[in-house]
Amino acid sequence: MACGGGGGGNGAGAVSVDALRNQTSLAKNWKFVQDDNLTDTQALAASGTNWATVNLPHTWNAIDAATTAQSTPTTPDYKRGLGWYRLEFDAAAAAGKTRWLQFDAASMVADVWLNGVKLGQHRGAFTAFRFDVTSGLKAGKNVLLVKTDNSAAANDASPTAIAPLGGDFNVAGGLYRTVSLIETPSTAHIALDDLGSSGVFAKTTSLTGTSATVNVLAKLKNDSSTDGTYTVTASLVEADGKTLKKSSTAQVTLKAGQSAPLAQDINVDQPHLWQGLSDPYLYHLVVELKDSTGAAVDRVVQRFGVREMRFDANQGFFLNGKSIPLHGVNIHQDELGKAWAITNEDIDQTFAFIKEVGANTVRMAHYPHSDYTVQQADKLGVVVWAELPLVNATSKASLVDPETTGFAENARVQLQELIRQKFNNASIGLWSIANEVTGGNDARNNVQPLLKSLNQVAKSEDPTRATTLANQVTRNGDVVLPDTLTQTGYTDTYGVNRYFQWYYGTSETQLGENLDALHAQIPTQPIGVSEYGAGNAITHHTDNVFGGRVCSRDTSGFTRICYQPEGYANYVHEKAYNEIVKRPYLMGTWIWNMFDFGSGNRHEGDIGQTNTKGIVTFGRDVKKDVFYFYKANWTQTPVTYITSRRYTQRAYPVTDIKVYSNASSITLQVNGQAVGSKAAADCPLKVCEFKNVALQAGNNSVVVNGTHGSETVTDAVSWNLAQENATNFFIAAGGLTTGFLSNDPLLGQHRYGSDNFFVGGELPPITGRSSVGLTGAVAINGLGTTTIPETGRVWDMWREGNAFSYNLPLANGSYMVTLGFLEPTATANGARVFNVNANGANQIANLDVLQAAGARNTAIVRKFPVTVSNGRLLLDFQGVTGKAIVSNIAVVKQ
Ligand code: GCB
Repeated sequence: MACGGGGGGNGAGAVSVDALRNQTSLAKNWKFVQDDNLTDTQALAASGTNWATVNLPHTWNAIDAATTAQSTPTTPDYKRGLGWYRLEFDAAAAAGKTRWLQFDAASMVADVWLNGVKLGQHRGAFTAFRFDVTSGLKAGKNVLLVKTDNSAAANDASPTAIAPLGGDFNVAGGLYRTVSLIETPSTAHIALDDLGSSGVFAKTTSLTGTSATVNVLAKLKNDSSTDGTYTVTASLVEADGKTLKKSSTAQVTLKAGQSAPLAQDINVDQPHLWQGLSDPYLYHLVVELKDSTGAAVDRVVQRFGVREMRFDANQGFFLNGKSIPLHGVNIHQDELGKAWAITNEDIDQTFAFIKEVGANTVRMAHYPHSDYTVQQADKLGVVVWAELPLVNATSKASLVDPETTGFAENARVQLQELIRQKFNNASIGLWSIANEVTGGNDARNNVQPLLKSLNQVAKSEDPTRATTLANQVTRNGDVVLPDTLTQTGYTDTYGVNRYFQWYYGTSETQLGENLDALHAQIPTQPIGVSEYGAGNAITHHTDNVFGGRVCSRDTSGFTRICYQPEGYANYVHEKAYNEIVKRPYLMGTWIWNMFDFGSGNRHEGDIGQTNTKGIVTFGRDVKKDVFYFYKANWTQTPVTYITSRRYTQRAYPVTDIKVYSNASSITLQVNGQAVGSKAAADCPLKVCEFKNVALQAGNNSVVVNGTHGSETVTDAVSWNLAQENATNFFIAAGGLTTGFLSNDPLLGQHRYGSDNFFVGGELPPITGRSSVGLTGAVAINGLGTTTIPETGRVWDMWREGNAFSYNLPLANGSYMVTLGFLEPTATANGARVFNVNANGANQIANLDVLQAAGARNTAIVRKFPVTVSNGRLLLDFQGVTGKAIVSNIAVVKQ
């Protein structure tokens, strides 16, 4: 039936890229109330005059679901419940036209009434939906009422017992995208009733060096009472919106009241391909429906990229036949103080960050993001992982088959909506059907049959794209076990969320080893790292990432500081990325996360209710150090950046200085003196390190110049070293964070540094990454108590071992050494007895802290003078019975 037509370069002729439909925004002047007790009947009767006036996008959770305020760590504080929206709007008479109400999203479940008549219900927080209001709209005033429900499902019968049932993110409620009224000129139209889709489904079915075939399926609907013959013209118009590239026209007979699909091929010579970041070329795809008189009765216009994507198990990702290692970021859809009610400008800003860092792929976690978001990915040229919100759980109760509750069916519909609504977006490379659903008893909840059925849905909706899912690590403590879900039949590709050196694992190479084992286990299935990262508090710093334990999240209820120094996050990323770049078989890798995001039951780092793994802060105001690590690696933009720059009140007179730079060479000056230089070859993965750089008392000006071709990029910071820290050492043994003022009843007020200058020894044992060290009150022998974390920060951690030492660089002279001890674990006198030597001479013999203090968790100090004559003080701790231990060290010039 298709009769190819049109031609290249002669002007679009009759093909217009202008909208033919009338789309009226209904974003303004809604009346809103959040009220869990209002009934449908009461709401229908309400005039809304007492309700607040709001504009869309709107959520009642803008503040409480997107805040960094500290709050109860276990209970999300944001309000989940019912939000009512009422809009009065005028409509004109529109005989012979078709009119549909479009909701771009409503969270999570929406019931909609027009003029008191129920239009229907939509269950799913992220996808668009429509209602036919051709007959329901009145000429003159109309009243639209929407009930949105984001209640946390109480049980499997709850209306909101749909995906997502779980997840480390907040589920804001309301009309957080927008609402509009679509009017087509006639009763025949390109389908508006197809799960919120455009009714047009285009795909590149063949691509050679010089030509491409684009298959365009249009779903058509004749809502009139008479049969009719129509023509459908599918065209590609160049990016200029004027020049027709190629059209194809076909005729179709649409019976009264019926739908019909019509597929046709557009054969394109010399297609201008969508080439990712380097050339994200987008045609206008125009599908026009004309009636038998030749009048255009409907037209759908979208951007479309001609491209072919492929994932290979051994070679990773290919775009148009060319290998492109995919490296990128995850994003959520919330912003500080706005939650999900973000604007297109906010999304533009998000993409400005993504562009700046140089990502070439984005995982839109953990649910369908807005059309506008995906359109920006199309335009920037980043490859998108799009995802169904099936996160963590498939039922509220255990041992429940999600097929019996409606959960599974709803998940399949949400997946169909996602795929149909985003089918034509060039950027989408992967349909993800789930995130981390194999934990707990989900295997017995029949999650595996559900995953198989979802994969089938995805493949039948869109055979051209690969499917995937993201799975968590299977492990026993730090021991990683073989992955589940790796047998064929689940998804084409397989993503793993991996947090070595954060939630588990202790080695820098474990990520790589784990990936290799997985690759060997499933050699024919492409695998990628769907998440990796580390919490990152921009006010926490460290002098030594090996000095103490990081806190992955706090579950103690604010009785400890949850240490997440920026320098530690830098270290995790550097090491993870080092493993990633060595593995070209990876189909893609995605940092968790581009931005800090709202997660109501978290307390970690220096903020509350927020997941701190962003490489940019929640408020988009600070690009954390690690942002520049990736920017230096991923872009050609000159980057010369001093890390740990926010560690301005320094603890030690010597420091390592790390610079992220893609310069050909850099030089370091401190206080005007040249300290050293590095060539690019000295900076693996763009990490340049200057070891043991001396700082002086007062302000230190640290300046790095990077030579980038003819351009010099200068970065400068100013770090302060208090006089007493310039000559003395105050070390919090076993502590990861540095530069904090401790005011201790026993030790006085000093600025302490993280554990550093040690050789050997061990950190407190891990009983879970969130419960390391002491909390609460520490008794001070004879001086009452000190409370962790308020005043007792130097007592919550320790270093212990059969033999360990501290090697301190000191000016020659006389010093007083003060060592702080407490016994955290031993229960019997004599269980731990040890010696301390200074520069080879014994100073403390056979110390039994428990016996000396009289009780566990009770602080004591021992002091002794030393003379330094060779520029170093060596403190040796040697176990006599059990391990030696120390909580803090002060070495003060006399
Ligand atoms: C994950 C989840 C993600 C969490 C992340 C984290 O594996 O998929 O939703 O936010 O870990 O930070 O723990």
